[in-house]
Amino acid sequence: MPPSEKPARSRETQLNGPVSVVETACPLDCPDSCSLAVSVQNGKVLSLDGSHRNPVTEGFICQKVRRFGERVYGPDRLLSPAIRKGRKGEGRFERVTWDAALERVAQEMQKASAKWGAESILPFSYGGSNGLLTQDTLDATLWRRLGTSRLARTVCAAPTGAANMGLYGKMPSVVYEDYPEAQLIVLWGVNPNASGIHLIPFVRQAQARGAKLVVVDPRSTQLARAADVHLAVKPGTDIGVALAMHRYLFTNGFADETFLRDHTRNAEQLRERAEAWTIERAAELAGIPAEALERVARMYAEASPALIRCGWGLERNRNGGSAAAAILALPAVGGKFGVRGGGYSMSNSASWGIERTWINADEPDTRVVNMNHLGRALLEYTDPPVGVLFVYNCNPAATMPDQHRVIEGLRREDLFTVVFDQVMTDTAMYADVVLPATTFLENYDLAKSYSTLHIGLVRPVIEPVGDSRSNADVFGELCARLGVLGENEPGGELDMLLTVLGALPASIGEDLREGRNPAPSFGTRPVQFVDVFPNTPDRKADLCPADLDTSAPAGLYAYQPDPATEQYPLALISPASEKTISSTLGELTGTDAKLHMHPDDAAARGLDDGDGVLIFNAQGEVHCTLSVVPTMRPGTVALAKGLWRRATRNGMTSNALVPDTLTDVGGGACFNDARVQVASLPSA
Ligand SMILES: Nc1nc2c(c(=O)[nH]1)N[C@H]1C(S)=C(S)[C@@H](COP(=O)(O)OP(=O)(O)OC[C@H]3O[C@@H](n4cnc5c(=O)[nH]c(N)nc54)[C@H](O)[C@@H]3O)O[C@H]1N2
Ligand SMILES: Nc1nc2c(c(=O)[nH]1)N[C@H]1C(S)=C(S)[C@@H](COP(=O)(O)OP(=O)(O)OC[C@H]3O[C@@H](n4cnc5c(=O)[nH]c(N)nc54)[C@H](O)[C@@H]3O)O[C@H]1N2
Ligand code: SF4
Ligand SMILES: [Mo]
Repeated sequence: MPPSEKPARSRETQLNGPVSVVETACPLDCPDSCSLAVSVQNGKVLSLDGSHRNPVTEGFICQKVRRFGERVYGPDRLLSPAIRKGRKGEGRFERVTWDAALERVAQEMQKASAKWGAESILPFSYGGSNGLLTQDTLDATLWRRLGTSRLARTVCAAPTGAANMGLYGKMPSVVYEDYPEAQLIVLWGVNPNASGIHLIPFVRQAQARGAKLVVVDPRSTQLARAADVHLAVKPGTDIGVALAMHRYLFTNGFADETFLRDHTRNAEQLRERAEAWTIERAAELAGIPAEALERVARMYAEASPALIRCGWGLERNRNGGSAAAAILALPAVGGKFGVRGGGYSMSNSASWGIERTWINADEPDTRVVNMNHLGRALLEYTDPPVGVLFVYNCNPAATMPDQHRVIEGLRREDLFTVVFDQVMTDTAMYADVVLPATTFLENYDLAKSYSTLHIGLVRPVIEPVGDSRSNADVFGELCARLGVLGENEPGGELDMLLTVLGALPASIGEDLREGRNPAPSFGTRPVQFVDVFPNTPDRKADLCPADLDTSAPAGLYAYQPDPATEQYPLALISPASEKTISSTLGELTGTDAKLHMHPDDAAARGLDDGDGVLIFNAQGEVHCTLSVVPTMRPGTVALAKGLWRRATRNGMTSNALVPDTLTDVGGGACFNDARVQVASLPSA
């Protein structure tokens, strides 16, 4: 019996009436896009489980989303629009009607436009939910037609995305289902045990069929412990490691010269730039044994099919774009394409080739604000200043770099802030107006997976909780109030859903309407350089794209030195945890976040497991509890990504220690370039 039917048999259920099980999909910012079976009773969500519609997620889901009901009905849920009463950050609000709230928002936007021009309005959003309707539908229409500042959505995947675009035009990559075909799998800066659990069975299956596993990660993750070789690199040194592998391939006769000639450009430049990276030099830089690196280079040279999964952990530092490009170039140089299970695997977000033709407005030529510079933008930009900040699908007070300055900016009395969210986030605490959003259990959406090639229909399982409304409905109404919606244009959720379905490549909409799983034209398991080719003008891979080369401060494939100093010698990283999706569900993670540290680093500082610690650098400090674990590499400490401010003793998270410097290419965030010292926390 499927687990979803279990609740129907409990005694309580019999007393309380029938349970229906509704099929839907998870649109959170997770690669997997599970299909879900949600049990509903008396109009309330009883439990969430997996369904079998998505053949890859096949009936199981993560613990986080199992707990999603605690968000839906939890004490942090926003139930009605509200206007600030107390000081910014105090969290005192007065409930108002939607009409009053939206009127106020519209007025403030008009006021700011009249005073400084519409560029003084900064819309601020990211992947809160990843569904096609959640973002870039009527919100985009509103911002474009008003001519607000534009946001560069660079907090995540900007460097890996730029590398993938530059080298391969974001060619579709190997999907989970083809991992078992590989003879060698390299998991590079990715931790599927937290960040994409449905990959695990496929990796295990490959191992059972004799595949070797290599993990490149500063931490000894669960899969690193199950690997044949674990390269516990220092954060930010992957560029050297990847170039040393290139050099090994070139100098030992393993480079596939025929493939390079027929299918690539600029291999010579890559070869030259790899020249200086001997195995010994790279191993020393990365703090790993040279023999281990040489073994990995040889394993990679000799294995076929060989598959590299390029994750996001390796991009979050000053060398992230060059590292991603060098990693992605390996299958070209090693001749690993053209066979099932060979090549590279990463975000397939662009693989469907969906153009958002439903945005009914041209992009204006207005100022672009890099979202990683939010603190700066709020505090320093003057021409025009940011007068209105409209936050949705995002929780920047918790998730953006340089948290102190972000919060200082949010405190500005002359800033008008709107936060549209499901719960009273750390950011919402600073809002002038909060607007309650529906969750994916209360609205329609289309969940597009970015690992496998699956799209699922998200449908309302329950009525909106409280007065919450969906993004498309609220932005549609704002468009109308501000006079930018044309007659007969879609103005809300349902007509937007129909518009999007109609605008998707024909078969997708049709398949979804008929209850089938849609598939791209090249199939759901493309083989690179057989079924799919680089989306470049000549269908060749560019191994040293000129635009990346000129935008990187020291040129593409250059190593920029570690920012550590004697004062702040420890690298602080903030990997995804299994308890939150970014900061979504962070309200449920408790108040005692742990800093992970290797026993040697703890001993050198006279620290013990369970001690209160002060993590600090010139930018700020975080007070929390120490957890001494052998799984960290010495010299690197970790505090989970996605924490809310309540999770630490002083209300600051790792982002208080993260600089707002940008990655070499793509303008990405350097979360893992935080360098810190840790000391015992003096007792109060
Ligand atoms: N449970 C859960 N799942 C998630 C998310 C979540 O927050 N929670 N977030 C989603 C999102 S938005 C994203 S972008 C993905 C991210 O998913 P992942 O790609 O897994 O990203 P991270 O967790 O940031 O980092 C992965 C690993 O990289 C390691 N790492 C850190 N620095 C370096 C480095 O310099 N080099 C190398 N080689 N490794 C390094 C970390 O120790 C970590 O184990 O996951 C998605 N899935
Ligand atoms: N220190 C550190 N910080 C990091 C990272 C790291 O590695 N280290 N990783 C970064 C990464 S990879 C990412 S992707 C970013 C993500 O950072 P954010 O973009 O801030 O993502 P979330 O924290 O998930 O916040 C999304 C918010 O959107 C809300 N939301 C969800 N659905 C809807 C909806 O339909 N409508 C509206 N109006 N709101 C909705 C959720 O309730 C949630 O509060 O965080 C980054 N922050
Ligand atoms: S967060 Fe990821 S693993 Fe969890 S239910 Fe959603 S898609 Fe599945
Ligand atoms: Mo992300």
